[in-house]
Amino acid sequence: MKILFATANQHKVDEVQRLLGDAIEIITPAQTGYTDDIPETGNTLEENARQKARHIYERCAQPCFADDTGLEIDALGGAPGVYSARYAGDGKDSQANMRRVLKELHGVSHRAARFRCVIVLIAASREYVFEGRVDGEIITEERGTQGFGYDPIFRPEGYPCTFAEMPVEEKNRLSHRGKAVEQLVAFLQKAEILNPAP
Ligand code: ITT
Repeated sequence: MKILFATANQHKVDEVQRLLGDAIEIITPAQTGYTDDIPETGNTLEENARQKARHIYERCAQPCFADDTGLEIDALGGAPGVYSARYAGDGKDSQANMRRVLKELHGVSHRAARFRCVIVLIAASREYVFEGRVDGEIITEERGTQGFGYDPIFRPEGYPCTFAEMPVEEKNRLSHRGKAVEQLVAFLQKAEILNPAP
């Protein structure tokens, strides 16, 4: 069973492939020969996930999903949110993004934040939406080398360490993406979309 993941982010592919197990194999747009940027110009995570999934579905015509993720920080009015990838500029530079967040939160004691992940699946021209979130806080310095993006500065609620200090299996158990993918998997198993009955 194969499914296209409309992403250019290999870290996401690695996390999601672990969650899907051996029964479902992810193919990336790059593996089908698509190497252009996938547009994401929406104003919400759902709009972006839909746009990315549609863009690839229209070109490849096979079951496809996309993930759009945002880090929402209360003290910054929900920023960077849907602009998380380019918070410090078009370079999508995670180090620069984290530096900007830490600078903006300098001296701020209320540091509550959450990751939200929206997945849109398109199969047989129908669209399905799944969402996961995890609450936590932004710590005052980077810690850990696992994971990607904002993981070194995000500590999930109830845990002493950041996502970047956890093995990927543990992050997947509690993360925004882990929760969204759990629903995706349950749906795929039930709906038999990828493997219709004869
Ligand atoms: P695609 O759109 O190609 O899937 P992207 O990296 O642009 O990849 P997003 O727009 O969803 O993906 O990402 C928003 C930003 O949030 C980006 O800077 C990511 O590095 C970061 N991010 C996404 N998921 C994350 C996670 O699980 N942990 C930490 N940071 C994450």
